Amino acid sequence: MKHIDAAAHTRGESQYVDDSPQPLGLLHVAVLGSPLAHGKILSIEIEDALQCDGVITIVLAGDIPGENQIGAIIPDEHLLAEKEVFYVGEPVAIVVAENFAQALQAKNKIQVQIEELSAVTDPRAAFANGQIIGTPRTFVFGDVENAWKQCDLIVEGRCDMGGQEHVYLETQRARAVPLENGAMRLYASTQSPYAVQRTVAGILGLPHHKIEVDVKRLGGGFGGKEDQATAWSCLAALAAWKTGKPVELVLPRHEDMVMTGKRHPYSSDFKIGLSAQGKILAYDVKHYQNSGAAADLSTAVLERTLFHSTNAYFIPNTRIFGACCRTNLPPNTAFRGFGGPQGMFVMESAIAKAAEQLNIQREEIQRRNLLCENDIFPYGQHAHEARAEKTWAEAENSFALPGLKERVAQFNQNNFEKKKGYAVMPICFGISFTTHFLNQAGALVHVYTDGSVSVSTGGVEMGQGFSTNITRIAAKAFGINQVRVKVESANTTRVANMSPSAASATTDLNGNATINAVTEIVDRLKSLAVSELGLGQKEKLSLKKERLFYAGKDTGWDWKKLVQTAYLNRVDLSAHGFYATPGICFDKQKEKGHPFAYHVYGTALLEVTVDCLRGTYNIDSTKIVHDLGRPLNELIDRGQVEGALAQGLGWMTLEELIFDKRGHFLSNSLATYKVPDVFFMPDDLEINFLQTAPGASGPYGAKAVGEPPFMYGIGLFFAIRHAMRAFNPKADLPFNSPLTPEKVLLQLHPQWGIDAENRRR
Ligand code: MTE
Ligand code: QUE
Ligand code: MOS
Repeated sequence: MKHIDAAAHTRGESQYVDDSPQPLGLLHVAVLGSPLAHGKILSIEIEDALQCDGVITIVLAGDIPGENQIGAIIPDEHLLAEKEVFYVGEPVAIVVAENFAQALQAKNKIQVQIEELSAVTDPRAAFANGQIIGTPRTFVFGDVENAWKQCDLIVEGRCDMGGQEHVYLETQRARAVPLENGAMRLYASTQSPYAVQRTVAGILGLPHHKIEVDVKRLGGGFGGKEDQATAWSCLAALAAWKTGKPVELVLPRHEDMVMTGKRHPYSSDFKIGLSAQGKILAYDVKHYQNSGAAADLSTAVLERTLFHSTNAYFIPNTRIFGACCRTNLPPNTAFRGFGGPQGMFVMESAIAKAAEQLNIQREEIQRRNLLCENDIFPYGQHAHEARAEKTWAEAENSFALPGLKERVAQFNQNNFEKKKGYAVMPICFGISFTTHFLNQAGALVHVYTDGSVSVSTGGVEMGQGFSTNITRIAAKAFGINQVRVKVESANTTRVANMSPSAASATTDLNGNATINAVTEIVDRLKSLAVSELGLGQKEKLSLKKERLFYAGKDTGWDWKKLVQTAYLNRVDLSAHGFYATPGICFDKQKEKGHPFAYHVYGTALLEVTVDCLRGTYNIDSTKIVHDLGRPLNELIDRGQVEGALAQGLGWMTLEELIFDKRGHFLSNSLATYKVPDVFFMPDDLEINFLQTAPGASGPYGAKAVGEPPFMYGIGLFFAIRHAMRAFNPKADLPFNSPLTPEKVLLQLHPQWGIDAENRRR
């Protein structure tokens, strides 16, 4: 089954927030952002701007009728700045005008006077100043201090990882429409319809039920619309409330890039101890997360960094520390992997450094330390149905790792300026929100008298194929053809209190809720059928391919007959289903528990050729063995693996966020921020799904797919590093990502470099 939107997307017919017909009198908004990273607001002059053509009003913090607060986990973030600004681009005022050009023109006439205060952009500096969000966390397992004594080799090092801009195709946007009696409907591009409902209600000082949020689909979210979509809906709602008119807010790309938070950059210290045989005995790591100016989801992201700090390895003694460090950058936020990639990159770096000192191949250490069945994660959960070794072995065998090693060695012997490198990259990612209460979902299913079905859930289609998955799940659960099923928009009046569509768990949670709703309706239909057909046992009835069977024999009734008979007999053809992931728990005092329903495993082999005189590189191949349980739809899942891989490769290499010391974002357009394109992707890409994996708790035994394959991209850093070592074994190669071609060149030929500070104008 193809992605149900494939045809309409291709024709450009799919509707996004601003594609539906504009209501009469729709007003448009331009947002004025802070020009400084930190400062006291002395005055805001709006008189000149108000005189401009087409301007209806200008909204400032003082206009907010409710609470000027949008922080989801920690209330530390204003919708509009009050007395102080904390990052460049922080919204200070919005101009509402008849069209966008007029709003933009007037925005430039607003005079803001700000007294500049000192800005911090470095997480370690913020930590030293005590600028910490929440409380630092430490996971302890075994006894690290005593373990060092048993180690034959101990190495220490440091990692610095860059952030990542989401580059969703559809920038942030929302449309707010005032309704009767002070209510408001929002069409929003958000992964969290309920967060928008809740926060708009708080801003306007209204009960939740006065705010309706509808989300048809997103032109990509990738975590960037989990928490960071909320503000733009709030601003549109505020403007609509003040003017009484429908209002649309669409961020231009440049503003979107400057004003919104991104993946968290991290700076980390590691210490790793091994036996002479390459067994890792101890690992001590400290993560300094660059959280930006407000908490946003940073504490939850940090938690996942801690959970994934040992990746797919068992290490008997670990100490894992992390702190959210408050800086004067836009508040950083969720991005595919949600802190996991940062934790894993440090682990892989530690292994690389140890391998270089032991003078063995990196994959020897990796392979010897893979998680086995029943091994314990540092947070106390036991590995169950562990697939680390299995996917490794499959990748090694089906993709001929020995042959690859041989080919690379041969190539490097015969070539001077070009060198090849390879890397093996195992992954292990926990599925479930680590915030316990978010692991719940609801679904509302209607069957109409013609036999067609409407499914509403709290899940959001962001391109990942959620609606396709739900269509398939509902059809399968009923035993009917999928053309009968329509998946509706996510709407807060049909499904209440939904969790964000995130953590790769949207299909798991909402799919199971859908199955529960469908099961209830099917149960009612069966009760009716046994009595109408004069049969004995309800349990012997089943619906397959739209036919009703009793003990395997066709009853002569089909789906339509069943539904019509039920209607005439006044049987309820609608049901609400609910699902809460069973068996998960976590004790934050002890930092132990069973936070994940299950883990996703996989192994990738990557091969790269580096031009060591130019610093450029080409990804020759990427071969992946990925564990999906029993996949719901291999086509959709393959798309997810490819997309996640592309983003992971980009994070590690091309995508460089450059901020100057005063907190101005320099790589602030798609001309200066480079994302991977189709030519950057591996020349040869193969993805095999592990065929023998037993089912997981996802619908029909499927495993979540959205985020885990992102982390295969980490292998590219080490493949390039391998090639660089082959060219210059003595080069000083820091664990500093992204490893852009520019950095490859300057690390191989430091004498060609200019003072890096000079580049920061
Ligand atoms: N795929 C597409 N096409 N667009 C997206 O925005 N978001 C990713 C992933 N795949 C995303 C995507 C992220 S960050 C997550 S958490 C999951 O999809 C969310 O959807 P799921 O829970 O249905 O996997
Ligand atoms: C993975 C996630 C999320 C998460 C935890 C994960 C996520 C998310 C939250 C979260 C936590 C607390 C809140 C809230 C959201 O936690 O996406 O609003 O109050 O939003 O392990 O992806
Ligand atoms: Mo994904 S980062 O959980 O939206």
